[in-house]
Amino acid sequence: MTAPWADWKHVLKIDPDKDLPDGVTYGDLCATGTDAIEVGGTMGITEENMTAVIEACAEHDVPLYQEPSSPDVVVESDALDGYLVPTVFNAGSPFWITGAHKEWLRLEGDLDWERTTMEAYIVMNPDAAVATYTEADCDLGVDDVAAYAKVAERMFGQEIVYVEYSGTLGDPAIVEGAADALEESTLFYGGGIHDYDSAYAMARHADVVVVGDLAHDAGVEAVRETVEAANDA
Ligand code: 1GP
Repeated sequence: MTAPWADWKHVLKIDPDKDLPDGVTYGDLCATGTDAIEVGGTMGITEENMTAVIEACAEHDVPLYQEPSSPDVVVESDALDGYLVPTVFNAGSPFWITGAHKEWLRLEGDLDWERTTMEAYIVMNPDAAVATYTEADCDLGVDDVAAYAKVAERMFGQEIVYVEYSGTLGDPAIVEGAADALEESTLFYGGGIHDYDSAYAMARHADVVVVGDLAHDAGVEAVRETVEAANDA
């Protein structure tokens, strides 16, 4: 069976710690044509605010995934299609590579493996909270990122490789390098996508573009444009 993300072009990431623009509902965002909703964020995440967003999105007909940033915010819900669990390949602290995951398994004993998939993050924006938090080494060139992508796919069997520029638009050459390095893994790109052109530029190389802040800052029409671009590229 092929993985669902093999057919995705666009993911909308909703941060439970951020408000929606006036008049915009979760239902509106679910109806933008995005291929999936990922509920996740780095700061201010709790099981309560995660649950509220998951419940609001569950009423709508779009694949729904949780991206837990730490074991204590995991929501067990039948409404979820699955869990996309980050591991940060260029983290400075091993806690964000395997340590948090070890704690999760130690506490839980086992997971719902059928619905659990890892995302191999390469964090590229040193000013992003996720970079500070994970002490990521963002001083990476195209060859470094391509090598990390190969390590993720070939050595660690990762289905999803995620080039993450959260908060700023990345360098398309880096994304292209990661795309060229991969044969089977699905390449996600996220960071700074704010209109048709920025979505198109990244979707030319990445299999899936992830749009985050735009949903909170600009709203439905702007998100729809990025969906259109992801499908055109
Ligand atoms: C964040 O990659 C996503 O994890 C999207 O980034 O919020 O900058 O769109 P933005």
